[in-house]
Amino acid sequence: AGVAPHYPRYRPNILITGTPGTGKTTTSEMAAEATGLTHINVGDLVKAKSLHEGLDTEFNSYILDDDKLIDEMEEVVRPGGNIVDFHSCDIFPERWFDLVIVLRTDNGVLYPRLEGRGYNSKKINENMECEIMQVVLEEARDSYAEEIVVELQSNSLEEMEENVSRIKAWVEQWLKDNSN
Ligand code: DAT
Repeated sequence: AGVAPHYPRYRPNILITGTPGTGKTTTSEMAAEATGLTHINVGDLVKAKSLHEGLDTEFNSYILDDDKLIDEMEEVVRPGGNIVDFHSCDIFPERWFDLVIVLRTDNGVLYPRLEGRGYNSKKINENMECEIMQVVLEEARDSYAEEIVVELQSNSLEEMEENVSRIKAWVEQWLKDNSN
């Protein structure tokens, strides 16, 4: 993927990442509605197009085929205008994104959300540890320019609405700055 030239984008691409349960999908759907950008739920795409190497039975999750996934997404992402929703962020080419949002949730709020999804205790514990250790935030800071990585709290509906408003304002500013 590294050899493709940089094409101009007429709308921005935003990555919304974070530990499972922090609100990526809900926030992405609302932000897509508010901005007119297209929501790409990468987890659903992986399942629908079988971009995986089978199921990891221990965690009941798919083993991703990174190369297939990047190939599948490249054409859609190139012209811009996407909100990409995924729990991991270091698999994507750096040049894809204009803004990387890392959603964060407090332990006491995240735990019951994960329980509510019917995850087994191994999967709950793994995700709790991921959030406590700031794994996704560190990954985002290692993978993208510091100034495009933004950490946002996602504990309540109020915070989620605030986050959506911020994303909307950011997109409007980007469109102004890039229209000529
Ligand atoms: P993710 O896509 O990160 O796994 P989600 O959007 O599916 O998370 O949300 C998981 C559940 O938690 C879902 O029932 C909605 C709820 N939720 C997420 N973010 C929230 C927030 N900021 N306030 C209240 N509920 C939230």
